Amino acid sequence: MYSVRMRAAEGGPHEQGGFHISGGETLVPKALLEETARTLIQKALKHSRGDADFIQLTIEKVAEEELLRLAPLAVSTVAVKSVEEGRLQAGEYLQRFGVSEKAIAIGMNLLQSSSNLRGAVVLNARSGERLDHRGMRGVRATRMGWSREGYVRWSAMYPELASPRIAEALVLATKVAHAPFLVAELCWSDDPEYVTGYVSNREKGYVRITHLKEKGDMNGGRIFFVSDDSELESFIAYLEQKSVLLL
Ligand code: WAQ
Ligand code: MG
Ligand code: MG
Ligand code: MG
Repeated sequence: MYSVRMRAAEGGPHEQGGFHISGGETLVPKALLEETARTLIQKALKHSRGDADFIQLTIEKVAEEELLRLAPLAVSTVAVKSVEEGRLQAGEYLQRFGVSEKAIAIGMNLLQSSSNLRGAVVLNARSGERLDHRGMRGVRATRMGWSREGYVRWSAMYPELASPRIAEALVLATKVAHAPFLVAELCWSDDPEYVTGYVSNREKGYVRITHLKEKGDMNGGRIFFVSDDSELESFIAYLEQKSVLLL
């Protein structure tokens, strides 16, 4: 298998101040490499956040025996009528998952004021303290994807969910939910037209919430809430290096 990842920015590379447009990662067999590269380049070029002038594509071989195979998290959807109701619901779920009110407030404030975040922010689930020191780069989960059989089976069972965006987010949330020290994840997109987000963890699965921001808003991102006893280095090493294939 090969890990393929893309990041795109406008106004130069991210590290030189470019505005984040799009990112993506997947794990595919050799036979699908070229098709996958084309899809990721199209994703970068046809993006609602802007006109990318920097696109980086990275391809790395992954040893078959290093793959961790996981079943996708169970998906549920909570329909809400407004952003206020959506964020209230997200907060209630996160509290049930073990995140403190204070950490939830800090996480939501970060997402609603971040328009150029490329990865996730890691917060202590009790104190809300930010644990990674990566600024707008954040921590990116990589080396993950659907097995072909897994995707065929899942999309036949849940045809109403089978969009590339949801399938991609479910891979990420499933990998993240199995990370050591992970308590819960909160996500909404930074794409202006996409307002559905989710909260997730290993026990309760992937809970979609239909409105977590207003249309037109370019703020968004991901928060990984972790436990008090977290060893940050092994948490990040799992996210960046462990290869995960969904079954
Ligand atoms: N690792 C960590 N953080 C990431 C990654 C990654 N691999 N990819 C994206 N992010 C962060 C980054 O800050 C992005 O700006 C932010 O998440 C949003 O990414 O209906 O489309 O790809 O069930 O815009 C979720 C709901 C959609 C789907 C999420 O996010 C549904 C989405 P986007
Ligand atoms: Mg993106
Ligand atoms: Mg994405
Ligand atoms: Mg985006």
